[in-house]
Order: sequence, then structure tokens, then C-alpha cells
Amino acid sequence: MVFRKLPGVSASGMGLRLSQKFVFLLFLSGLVTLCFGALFFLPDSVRLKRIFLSKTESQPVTVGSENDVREHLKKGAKDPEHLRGITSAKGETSTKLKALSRKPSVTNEAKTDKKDAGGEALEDMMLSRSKTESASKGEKVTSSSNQGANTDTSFDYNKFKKCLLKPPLGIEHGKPSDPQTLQRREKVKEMMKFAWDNYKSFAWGKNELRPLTRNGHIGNMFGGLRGASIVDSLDTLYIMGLMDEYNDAKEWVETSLDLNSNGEASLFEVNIRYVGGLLSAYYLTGEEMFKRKVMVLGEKLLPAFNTPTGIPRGVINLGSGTSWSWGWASAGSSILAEFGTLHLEFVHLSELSNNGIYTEKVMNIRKLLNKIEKPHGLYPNFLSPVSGNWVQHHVSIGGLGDSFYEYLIKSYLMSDKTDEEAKKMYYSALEAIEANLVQKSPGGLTYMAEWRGGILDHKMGHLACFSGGMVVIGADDGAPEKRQHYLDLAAEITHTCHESYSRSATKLGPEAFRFDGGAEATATRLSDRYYILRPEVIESYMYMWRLTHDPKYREWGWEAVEALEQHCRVEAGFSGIRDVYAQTVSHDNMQQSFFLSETLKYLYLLFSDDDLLPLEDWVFNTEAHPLPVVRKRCLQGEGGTHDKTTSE
Ligand code: DMJ
Repeated sequence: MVFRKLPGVSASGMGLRLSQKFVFLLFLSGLVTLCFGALFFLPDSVRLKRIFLSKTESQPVTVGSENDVREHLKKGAKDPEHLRGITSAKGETSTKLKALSRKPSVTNEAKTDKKDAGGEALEDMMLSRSKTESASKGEKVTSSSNQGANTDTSFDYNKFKKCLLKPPLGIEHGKPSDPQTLQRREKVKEMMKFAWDNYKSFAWGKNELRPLTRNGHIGNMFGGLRGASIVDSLDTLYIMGLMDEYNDAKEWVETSLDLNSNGEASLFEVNIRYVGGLLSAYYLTGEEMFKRKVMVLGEKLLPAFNTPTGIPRGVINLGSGTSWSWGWASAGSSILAEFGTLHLEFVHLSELSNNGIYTEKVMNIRKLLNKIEKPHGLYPNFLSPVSGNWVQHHVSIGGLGDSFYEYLIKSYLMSDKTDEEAKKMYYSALEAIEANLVQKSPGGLTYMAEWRGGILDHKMGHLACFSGGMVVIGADDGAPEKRQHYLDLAAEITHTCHESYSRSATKLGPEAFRFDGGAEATATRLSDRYYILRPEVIESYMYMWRLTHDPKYREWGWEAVEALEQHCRVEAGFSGIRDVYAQTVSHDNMQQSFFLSETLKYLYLLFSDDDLLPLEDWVFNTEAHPLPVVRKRCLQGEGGTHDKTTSE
């Protein structure tokens, strides 16, 4: 723009009119804001790092394979384009992040079925492009091992069965002797059948059922994969003895689950739902088809790990292997709860394929996390897959962090208590959590606050309520003098989460509840009031019941059943609700697949005897898919401990 003095017009200063000066200043300040703002949206790059990071921070913390590093150095740290999207860990949109600008996902599914509030935000997955080094070089989807990921599929299923301590389905499918408990269990089974039948009638082959509009929902979390509710339901149907339904599900997986999709998926969601669902279906039934499918899918996830550090990015194109970071994740970072929730499934992929590549990938993540400096011993939620450094100091046991902690203790348990590193990391993390996050409210409720660079946010998410169960399953293996303390802590957290339910009009809990401004386990913001059929509170009831046999947990579970029946059951399925405090509910029109895999499964187990999927033999992944304890010595030797006199 050229400024010049106009004839006949009084001028001041440099010969510019006041209005011209004003326009110029406006332009200048706009330019500065734009340049400064742009820095926040740029992902890791050498240039940025030179400006903002210290020398050490700009050096990748490398525990990835040498090849990965060399590859990175060869290419230089390219600045990936960074389109912006919004979702929280696990692909769930946080309302806070929602305030940011959006760009549509590139998947076709993304163009369909937009949700508008609360739980509907789940599908609001706007993907960001922060291309991985490998993808930008056009690498194909192949395993990083030369011979491909799947080498030897001669896993001996019969031997595996012999290495279990007990029959998976117990003596009589966990049938409780007490008539009231049996009746309650039958009710849960009926709910599962109802949810399933409606899904089958109105949404068969789609990912989820929309029960109000009686149609299917695809969404964009699974990269073009379909049938999420089917894969998520296989093991629930099987353990409930709903065999016609299970057989329909199995047939669909065999004939219609197309793994050659070419869309962009959440690595985390595909892993916990599809990989987890297929693995547990295989281990429970011995159907080879499930194993074949899961091995094909597992191999497609490997390119996500081709980053300078080996920390995978959050989004992967299942066809091309290109991967991206979530647009909303600060500076192209990866999310703790996402890359930290792969361990159980990947160890089993290695078990089944006899190919160590999967275990190698997750052990590499473990190694980096073990080595990196942790503020106050805590694990922040965002980590750069390029530099291997934390990107922000936000710590949460709820969304963004949660299942990382869960997988530490479960890795230890699933390794037949041989994975000492996981054990050590879990108990140290728990110690740091107790020292920094665990709080007592004025009303005496124990809760886990969130931590932002040392400042506490006195809020607990529904997602964080899984932690009662986590703490109780780890109670026995900590220091002996802490055992009772862990049992008490688990009970207190579970009690608080129950309070968040009982203080609402519907007796269902909100998405997040607070302990400030006079609030005690209640949501204070409108945007936190929804309930999307989540399982975490019931999950903790189930573990607390198994480990203490205190009848109150079954009573609390039954309260939840009644509330679900009263407020979430609609004519054609179950739906989330928008406000747990409203007397007259408004439904969100979504039957989440985790309702079938988790909420109803945990309720069923709560009302079953302990010999249905005994905890000595099975560890549940974060989507409640049971995975067996790996008894290496037994599997590699002649041994077998299964008492053949007990039936299945
Ligand atoms: C599930 O997909 C898993 O439990 C995950 O770990 C958290 N979110 C949902 C259920 O709320």
C-alpha cells in the first residue's frame, strides 16, 4: 500500500492523514498478530525449534531404530502442513478444544452424519495433516521388518488353552447362585439383546446405531472400517451365551469386514476396538478367521510408528500408511493416552504371529517414556513424536492420559507378573499422582484433579472414574504396607464417582464434575452435563466387587441399570442423554459401540460369579476386550495347568 499526501487535505506527521495512519497501524498490527499466531499452529520444525526451544530440546530423544533416525536426518525435519481439527484423546471432542477453528476431515465418512452436542462430539473428528517422514516419501504400507509383519502363524491354540489356570467361561458360565443376582444378570443380557437386535435391524454393518432416527452411523474414527459395533460385541455376545447373535456377528466379520479400507483412522480407536475385539474373539473361541483378520489389520498399523522417535502419530491412513498428528494436539504432538494404549494388543499380535516387531514397537515407546524426564514424576499428555520431548505440561488421569496408566499395571499383570519395568513405572506414576493430583473435597470426597504446569484444576472427568478399578487391581502387587492404602484409595474414588451419579436427577453421571465454587461431584458447566453411555464408573464397580465382594457395588450397578432403562432406553435401542440433571431427558441419538463392549459387559460380569473370565487368566483391554495372561514358560514348554475336570 502506498501512502501519499493528498492535495488540499491537511496532513500531519509524515505527511499522512489521520485516517491513513490509522489504516496503516491496523494493517501492521494485523500482520504481527497473523505472524505470531501462525507460530502456534506450526508443528515441530527445525526453524521453530531454533527460535523457541533450548538446545537440548531440539535434539530428538531417540530410542527408535537407527534406521528411523537416519531416515529422518536424510530428509531433514520437514514442516508438515498442519490443518486444524478438534478432538480429545480417544477421539473424543473436548468442549474446550471445540472453541478452536475447524477444518473438515479428508475422509468421506467425515462428510456424513455430523453430530451437534455432548456425546455427538465423539464423531467430530477433524483430522490434521502433519505428514510423517515416511509418508512424505511415499513409503508403502509394509512392516518395518524386511519379511513383513506376519511370519509364522503357527500359534498353538490348544496349548494356549492348557496354559490357562481356569476355564474361561467358568463352571456354568459364571451363573450366580443367588436368585436376585441371577435375575439382574438376566436383565443385563436382555438389554444386550435389545441393543444388538436394534443395531442389527437398523444399522447392520455400519459402525453404530442411531436409535431415534433408526439408521446407522459411520463416523470417521475408523478409517473406512465398518461394523465397529459388531467387532466390539463379539466377546460380549459370546460370554452371555447369545450364540445366534454371536454367529451372525462372526459371519459378518468373515464375509464383510473389509480391511482394505483407504481412510484415515484413529490408531488408538482401531487398536482398542478392532484389534482388541478380534484378538479376544480369537482367544475365547479359537476361530482361526479372527486371527487371520487381526494379523492383517495389525500390519496395517505399523507405518504409524515410522517417526524419528518411534512414537506413533495419532491418525493413520490404513491404505497408504501415511500418518498425521491430530490438528488440535499442540505442535503436532502425539497423545499419551493414545500411544500409551497399544501395549497389550501389540504384545498379543507378536504372540500370535511369532514376530517380535509389534512388541518391539511398543517397547520402544516404553523405553522413551521411562527415560524422559518427568515433571514431579508425572507424565504430561502431549509428546512430540519428532523430538521426543513433552510439548505441554498438562497431566490428567481422565481424557488424554487415562489408559496409559491403566496399560502399565495391566502390562505387568498380562505378562504373568514378569514385566518388572511396567510394574515399576506404574507404582512410581501412582505415587506421583497421589502426591500431586489426589485431593479431598471439603465434603470429604476423594478425587483426582488435573494438573496444568503445577496449577490444579479441581475437576474430574467421567473417563477418570476407571481409576478406581485400576488402583484396586494393582493393590496386591505394590509394597505390602501399601496394600490396604490402595484398597482404600480405590474404594474412595469409586465412591466419589458413584456420588457423581447419585447427585443427578437421572442417577447417571455427567461427563465431568467439579470440586470448586461450592460444587461437590457435580457438573457446573452446561457443556459437561451429558452422558454418552460410558462404562468407567461401572467398570470400577465390577473390579471393586471382584476384589472386595462388598455387596454395595452390585447395588450401585443395579442403580445404573435402572437409570439406563429409565432414561437411555428408547424404542429402538439405547441412547446417550444431553443433561443428566434434567428431569425430562433429551437424547443424543447415538448407541455407542462401547456400550455393547464395555458398559453391558461389565454389568454382566458384576452380576456373575468370579469364574466367568477369571482375573488370574484375563486382563481387559481399555475397551473391555479380555486378553489372556501370557504364560511364556508354559507356552514354550510342555506344561499346562488347566484342570480338565472342570467343564466350559
Ligand atoms: C472407550 O472407548 C474406552 O474405554 C476408552 O479407553 C475411553 N473411552 C471409551 C469409553 O468411554
